[in-house]
Amino acid sequence: MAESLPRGPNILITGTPGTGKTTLGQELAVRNNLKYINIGEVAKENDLFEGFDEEYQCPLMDEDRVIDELEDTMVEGGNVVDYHGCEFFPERWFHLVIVLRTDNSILYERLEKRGYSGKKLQDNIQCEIFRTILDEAIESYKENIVQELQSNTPEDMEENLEKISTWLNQLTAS
Ligand code: DAT
Repeated sequence: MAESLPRGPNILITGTPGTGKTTLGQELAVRNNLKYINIGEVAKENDLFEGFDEEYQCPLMDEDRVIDELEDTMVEGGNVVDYHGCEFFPERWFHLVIVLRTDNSILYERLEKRGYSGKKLQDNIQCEIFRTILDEAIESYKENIVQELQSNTPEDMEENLEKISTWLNQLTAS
């Protein structure tokens, strides 16, 4: 089957858990009349899991079935996708890949507040220190569509919303 290209812009918001993907993604969708899609929720709602991760004691997402589930919506375009990873999506889906970054001490507090502790907390902080998701994004997409944005304060979020909206307008105009 031929792979279809999206008919409108799609944005991926990625980054370590706690960097603010959901907060930013939902607001971005509201302001720009886009559809907000949380990959974790899609997997849960459609029961798209395969096996169990013993290390983290959580079900493993079936990435291929998640892609099949979303293909038509993504080809339609006009989506903001929120996920803490980016390499398994088809590259053709996205016109803009935003990688949110947060200072370690701020991220630590956010994740503790969320109830993370021990290995889970440490692993996520390390993921941010080693800029794992940024490198994953740069390896998976053309560098000129990957944008790294700081997400430490509400002011950062407001600035990020404005920047992304501007980029989005440029995409729809071209
Ligand atoms: P994620 O979806 O990446 O896991 P989130 O949107 O749930 O992150 O945000 C985690 C917490 O941090 C939540 O309490 C909201 C807060 N937060 C997000 N972005 C922020 C920002 N730019 N400034 C201050 N707090 C922020």
